[in-house]
Amino acid sequence: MAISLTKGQKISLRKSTGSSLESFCVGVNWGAIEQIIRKEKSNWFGGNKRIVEEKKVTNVDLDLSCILFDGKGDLVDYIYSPEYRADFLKKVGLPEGKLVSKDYALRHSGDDRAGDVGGDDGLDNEIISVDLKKISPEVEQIFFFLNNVGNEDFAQIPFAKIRMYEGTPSRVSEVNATFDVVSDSQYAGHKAMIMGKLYKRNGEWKFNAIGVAATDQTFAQTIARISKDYV
Ligand SMILES: [Ca+2]
Ligand SMILES: [Ca+2]
Repeated sequence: MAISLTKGQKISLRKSTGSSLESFCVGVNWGAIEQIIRKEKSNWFGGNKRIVEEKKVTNVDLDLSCILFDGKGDLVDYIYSPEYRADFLKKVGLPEGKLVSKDYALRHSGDDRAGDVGGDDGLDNEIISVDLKKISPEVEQIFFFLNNVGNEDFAQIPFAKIRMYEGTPSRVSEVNATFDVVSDSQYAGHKAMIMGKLYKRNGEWKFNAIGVAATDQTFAQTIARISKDYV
């Protein structure tokens, strides 16, 4: 049976057959901003004015990241873009970015810095895949979050959806939660959102679809917010 989570809902990652789910993904699909610019052009002699249309593409760099905490609430691992500049990371006291967790259980597909051009291609631009069997025993909570590196707030992007699904990046078997951060007005005016939390309760993994917008300007602020308010 398909379960569709709404904001704040929780599910147990256990299949109807009773077996535990072993792999799931958080993926985000979005588009670059494409505008048609109309310009009036005339010929060399100033006559025969005509309208020329030009397409202007503005790349949108959304970043999907995650941070992992142990039972004491200490941050023990992370995945975020290796493209973040060293001087910025040093200033905010964070280590260099990486795409794989220490236990190899979580993998990021790589930093997409543009978004789809020419319309929605239907594929997630950034994906974090999770192999629950491989997660280090000390890890008890994993938070997934989304930030826009650029200046646009979510409502200014043509489309952007973040979802959690069972399966692998190449095989989506069941989508459990989707947040439309462009159309849903609660995300307008924001550049960050906390998507959800994977957490262990009595040895079993569960997922909480948090889905809240955050006022953060950078991913470092979102990490600080999660550490302070959500762990
Ligand atoms: Ca990105
Ligand atoms: Ca896409």
